[in-house]
Amino acid sequence: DMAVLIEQAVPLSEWPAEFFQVSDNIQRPGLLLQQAIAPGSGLTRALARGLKETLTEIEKSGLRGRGGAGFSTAMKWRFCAEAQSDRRYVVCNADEGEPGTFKDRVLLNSYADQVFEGMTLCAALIGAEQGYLYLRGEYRHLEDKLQKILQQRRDDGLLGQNILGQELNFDIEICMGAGAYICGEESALIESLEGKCGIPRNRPPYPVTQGYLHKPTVVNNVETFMAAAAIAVNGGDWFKGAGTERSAGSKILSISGDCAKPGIYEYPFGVAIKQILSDCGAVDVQGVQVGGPSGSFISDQELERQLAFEDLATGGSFIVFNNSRHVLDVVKNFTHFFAHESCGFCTPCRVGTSLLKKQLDKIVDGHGSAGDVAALEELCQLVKNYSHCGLGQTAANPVLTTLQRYPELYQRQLKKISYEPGFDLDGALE
Ligand code: L3W
Ligand code: SF4
Repeated sequence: DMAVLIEQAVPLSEWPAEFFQVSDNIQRPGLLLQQAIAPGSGLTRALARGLKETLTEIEKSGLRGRGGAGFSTAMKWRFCAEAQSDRRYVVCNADEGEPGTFKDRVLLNSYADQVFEGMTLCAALIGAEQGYLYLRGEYRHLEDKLQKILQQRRDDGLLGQNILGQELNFDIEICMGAGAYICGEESALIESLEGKCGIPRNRPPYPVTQGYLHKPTVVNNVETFMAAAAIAVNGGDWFKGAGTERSAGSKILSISGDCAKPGIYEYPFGVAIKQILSDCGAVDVQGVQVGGPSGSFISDQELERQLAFEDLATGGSFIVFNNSRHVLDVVKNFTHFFAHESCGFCTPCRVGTSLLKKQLDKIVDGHGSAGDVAALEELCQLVKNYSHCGLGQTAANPVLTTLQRYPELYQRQLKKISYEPGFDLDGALE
């Protein structure tokens, strides 16, 4: 088994093939997952329609970034195209590291050609000649397969010089991450691509004006490029036909936790959490974590709420917890995760997340007194308000949101101290 392979240090190249056969387990395919577009069809349509018109089409589609934050894709591409520079870059963020998120692995396992098509489309629209797929270190098993798909595209005239016989030159290189969660933050990712430590930059300037090698760069999630390629083929109205007013199209979710059918699901935006829970066979639900540790914990009283940027935004993580789970165990797990993944660059996060972990453990393990809860909250505010990047700014969210919503859970863990009447403290000390 895995433990034996690691213990005996068998080189990766000699591991049995079954270890690298990823089960995709796609449930409920929708707009994007039902059928991949044919290789080259997005580019062909874009060239026939006109590049400017295709960007307008993407604008019309309402596509927003699928990494979680939901910035307008057309606007990002336009900003990059309009930035003054001799060179531009396209980067696909495949450093999927959010706990509970695994949809990009599935997309790259089964729809990689369409992702590369989306990147090439972006390159054509913004005028870039080089692209990078920044792949999570733990997804190394996908690398050979992805290289073959890239080679196939070169052989078919869809990458390299004079793509589809046009004055269009673009190629994609795969760059492996090395296991740091912070490199999923776009500016840390860019630093890492440049061969440096993955420390987040100050933003602004955003990558669209100063990204890779300080040149204008588009960084988008795997799913965003995939959707853009489909929009080039099917048009903006097709995409906008699904979803809500401010959240067009569909979202691909990674569903895991206490449910009978975990896997990858695709839903039009606007779907109720209740519906998703029923489809994945979740019973006796205590709550759902939507959007990873920095996202929201939705209790069983809020299951009518919707998946959409106007209500619950998510990069794709959807973790179900049934009534056998203790909320504070989950909070503890997430808090330990952030302390471990803090990149160490700034003190409020490097020291703060470790203190947060210690203080939380003290309380959860039954050694805390009332003052410790107040100190915990104060620490949360400090980490949140003084950290340099999004990791630190959201690391306290699991503690803060549960402190607000379930204060009794913390109170119940406190050390029971009782004073007997007439007890002489001074005398006891002597
Ligand atoms: C030009 C401006 N560009 C913003 C760009 C910016 C970035 C995008 C979003 O991600 C999310 C969070 C979690 N001119 C711009 C501009 N941009 N203003 O738009 O930017 P921003 O700053 O809103 O968000 P962000 O910090 O890039 C935060 C999610 O990421 N998250 C983790 C996700 C993990 C995965 C994974 O493992 N696959 O997705 C953790 O917090 O949902 O919403 O490109 O440059 N004026
Ligand atoms: Fe690094 Fe944390 Fe500071 Fe971000 S907030 S720069 S992850 S130490």
